[in-house]
Amino acid sequence: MGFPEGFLWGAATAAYQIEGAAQEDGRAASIWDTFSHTPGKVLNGDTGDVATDHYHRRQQDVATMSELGIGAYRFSISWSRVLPEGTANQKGMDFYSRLVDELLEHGIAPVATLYHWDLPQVLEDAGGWPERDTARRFADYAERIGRVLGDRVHTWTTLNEPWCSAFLGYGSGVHAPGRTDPVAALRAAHHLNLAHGLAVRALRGVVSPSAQHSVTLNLHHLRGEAEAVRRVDAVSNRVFLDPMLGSGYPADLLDDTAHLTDWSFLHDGDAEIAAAPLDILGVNYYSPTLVREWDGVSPRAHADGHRPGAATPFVGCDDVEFAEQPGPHTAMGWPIDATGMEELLLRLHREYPHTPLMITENGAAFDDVVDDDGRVRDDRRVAYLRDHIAAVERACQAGADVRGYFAWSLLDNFEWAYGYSKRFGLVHVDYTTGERTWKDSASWYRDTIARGPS
Ligand code: IFM
Repeated sequence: MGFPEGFLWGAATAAYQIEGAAQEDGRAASIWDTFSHTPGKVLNGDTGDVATDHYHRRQQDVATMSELGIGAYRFSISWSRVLPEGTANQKGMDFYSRLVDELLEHGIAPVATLYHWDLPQVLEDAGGWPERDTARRFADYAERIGRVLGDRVHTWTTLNEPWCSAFLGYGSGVHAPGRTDPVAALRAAHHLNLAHGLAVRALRGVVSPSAQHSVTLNLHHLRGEAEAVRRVDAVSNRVFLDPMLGSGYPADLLDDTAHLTDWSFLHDGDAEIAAAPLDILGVNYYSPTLVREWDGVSPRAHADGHRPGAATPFVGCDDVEFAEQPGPHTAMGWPIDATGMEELLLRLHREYPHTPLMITENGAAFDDVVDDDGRVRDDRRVAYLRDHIAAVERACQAGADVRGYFAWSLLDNFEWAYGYSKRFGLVHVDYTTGERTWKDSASWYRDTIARGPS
């Protein structure tokens, strides 16, 4: 086996996607509550009000994790549940405290993400991520939750996929808060980098010294015409990788976006803050992305199922579009190609050496159904997971320092702008009754963890 000793096998979720209980026990609204309640933003008018009802089914879900045999569970904390309007909410804190205790009782390491896209609405009303003060507020939140859970959490992750928060939230507007302002997107990206660094510093001051500190990025594994690849790489990957891993913003990114902004929101000392030392870089990988020069005439296609003709999330790349990729595809329309995973890990190993990696999300949506005999025969997900885990193993054998793999997702859940129409879970959720049903992929993952993949 090519996996190192102590490799962590896990599953991941996020607060807004699974918890529900949106108005319970003192939780305040986040930008996703507002966005999902705005007509036309989420498919079928779905909201996360109930989601998978994990808030009430926490113990059942932890028991499922235990049966799966996972060694770690990656979840996110809802900022607006624990600090609604900025003051601590004991009931919210207690929910996560109990979750962490139950995980530990089952021998599962808690991997806590502070921010998986659900900014408290009150902070968006004050300007959101384009405003510098939001970074300071994030560090305050990190310190407060660190004081509560810091003796028990194994790994802290500051942000999940800040690219989505900045560029889908403020650039293309397909995510909350739904703004379409390229300069606001760049400002948001910078303040997320700053928030990350401030939060790592704050956490290190209050949590157990043995805890690991990380961030999770959804890196675009780009293929296609060289100049298009370079431009998109700058504004989707290196805009976070370089400042967080210590080399500051790439010069080509500053050049490519100079017609939009002079970056005066970047202050002296910010680079040092964003580069707070990390123990792990979390990597989310689903599929590769193919880019090419845009002819400037035909409606421009965007990656990740973004509407053709919509504002581009790749600000500063006005002459780039996304090329259709050959199948097979998942239900998201994303091409299935595990070689991208291996190539991405090896690139990171080459270009950012000495940074241990962890696959914090990988998985696929398919149109799963519960058959009459109660089984969910999701053999395409089994094949997807098997091939991607094999790609991780090859990367390890080639020298990449990968410490763990988390399947996305433990449960079917609220898939953002797609609502409940896309199912990524190892476990099927009936959204009418809340009933959980293991898919074949869950049994396969359990057996694979038990046996050790080969
Ligand atoms: O569901 C999301 C998750 O919240 C972030 N990463 C990608 C997943 C699938 O789209």
